[in-house]
Amino acid sequence: MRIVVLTGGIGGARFLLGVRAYARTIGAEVTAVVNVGDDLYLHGLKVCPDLDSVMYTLGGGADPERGWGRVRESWTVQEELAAYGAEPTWFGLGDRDLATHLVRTNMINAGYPLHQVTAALATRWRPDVRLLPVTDDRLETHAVVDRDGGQRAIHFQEWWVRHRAELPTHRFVFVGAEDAKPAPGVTEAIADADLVLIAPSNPVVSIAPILAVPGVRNSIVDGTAPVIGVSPIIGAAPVRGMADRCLGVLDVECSAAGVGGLYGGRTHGGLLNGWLVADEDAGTVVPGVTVRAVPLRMTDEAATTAMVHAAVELT
Ligand code: GDP
Ligand code: FO1
Ligand code: CA
Repeated sequence: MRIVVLTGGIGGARFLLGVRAYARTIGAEVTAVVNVGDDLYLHGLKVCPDLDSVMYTLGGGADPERGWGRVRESWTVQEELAAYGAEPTWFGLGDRDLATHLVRTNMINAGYPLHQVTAALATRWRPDVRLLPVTDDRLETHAVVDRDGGQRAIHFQEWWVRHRAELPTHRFVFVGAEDAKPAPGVTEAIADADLVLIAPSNPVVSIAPILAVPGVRNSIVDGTAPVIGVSPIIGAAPVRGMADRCLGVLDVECSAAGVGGLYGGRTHGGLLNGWLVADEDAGTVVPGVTVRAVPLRMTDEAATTAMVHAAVELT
């Protein structure tokens, strides 16, 4: 069996722990197609937060409380940069994490495409899941906000980390998406898949940028694999993060029904065959989609693996 998972960072990484555990029991292959819209250059270094969250989590090196960055991290370089007044000071790069960005940036500068760089980094972390950036090309999520009396586009990280998603926001733009090509292997993995899972990731700034790469959405819709999504919203709120703010920008209700409707039923021009919602959200209806309510809190690997079983049973 071949399973493809569309994923962002922290929520998707935790979900992948369950997908990997399930896959090991049946000998399935897992490919994670990872968002790159959060990526940015800082101090000359290429930082890929969602790829790193997935790689560190599956490799056992992630900080469990923060969810992003390395466990047992130190911040000496950060303090030294601040002492120089080197901007931006609002984005934290830990010392251990910096090594990843140094290796990645050197390889990018030497001409290696991001998917090869990711594979090289993964030889250390052995995630036992194939990690594919959705594209090798530059694709950045920007938020169009009110600032200085006009509308300005700022990078997603500035919108979230610096301004905590609190600026009046008009829309999100996936800069570069139109000209981006799927990384080698992405549409092939989707076409060959027996099951496509949409992780309980942020639908607006993690999954939408993946689908914005020309060819990706069509390969899913035209493929033979059933598509099962997992709701990141329980009750009327995300479990963590800023999905409520992001959905508000799109005027989509922050609920399992709202996100399910945003993805849409496959028979109605959307993506989903099945939609897994939390127990609390039993009774959720998405036109044309089989909806099932199960416990949806990824408290540990066993609970997450049970979610994956439920997703598979929806096919
Ligand atoms: P990010 O890229 O680091 O923001 O991570 P993702 O986009 O992959 O995932 C973020 C989403 O994960 C948030 O909207 C959360 O609501 C969701 N999430 C986090 N923990 C859980 C959980 O235990 N259960 C469910 N259903 N969703 C979760
Ligand atoms: N999130 C923060 O809230 N503050 C930070 O200083 C920060 C630094 C950071 C460094 C590397 C990395 O991979 C992720 C980092 N994040 C930080 C998380 C990141 O901003 C977001 O959570 C994700 O991009 C959302 O998907
Ligand atoms: Ca993300």
